[in-house]
Amino acid sequence: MGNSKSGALSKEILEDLKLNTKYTEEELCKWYESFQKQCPDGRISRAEFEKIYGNFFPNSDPKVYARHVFRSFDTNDDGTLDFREYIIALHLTSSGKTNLKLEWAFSLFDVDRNGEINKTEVLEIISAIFKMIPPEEQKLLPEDENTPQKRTDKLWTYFKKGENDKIAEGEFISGVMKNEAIMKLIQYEPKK
Ligand SMILES: [Ca+2]
Repeated sequence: MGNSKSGALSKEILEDLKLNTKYTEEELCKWYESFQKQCPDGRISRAEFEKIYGNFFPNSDPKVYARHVFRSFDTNDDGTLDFREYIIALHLTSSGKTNLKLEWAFSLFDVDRNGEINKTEVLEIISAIFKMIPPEEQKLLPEDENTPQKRTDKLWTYFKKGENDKIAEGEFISGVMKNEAIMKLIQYEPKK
């Protein structure tokens, strides 16, 4: 790849990302180059992140979802992500390994970061996910999954929870892991 100019991706971060994501060295270097062009100070803002997310979902509205994704990775709340956090975010939200992905998904749903998720939080995130489904695909959804409220109720019933109950992280991960249909409720991948 001959990426020898200064400002290139450090070996350490490159190795770390190769190990922890599905991306190749070539892809990572290419992304780093465009990342640097877009964010010369090495950090990506929430608005820029939302814009990039928008490119992946041209037929729907991923803005609210992108905002939650950003929040879940911006753990120190400084309003920016560095390149490493940014790549991990893209990786986990697209096709990370299930356990890690579900750990992340839990942090996405735990909007107020108190270590458990309640039904209001689930509805908030599922509504954001729902907005990413293009309208023509929404029409084809099963009757019991075709609104954010129905999806939230379905998930809540699956976990056998009452209105004011909460779900802890371990319970969430093992529960979702066991059920493909519930896994599908909490994510959306655009059709290629
Ligand atoms: Ca919470």
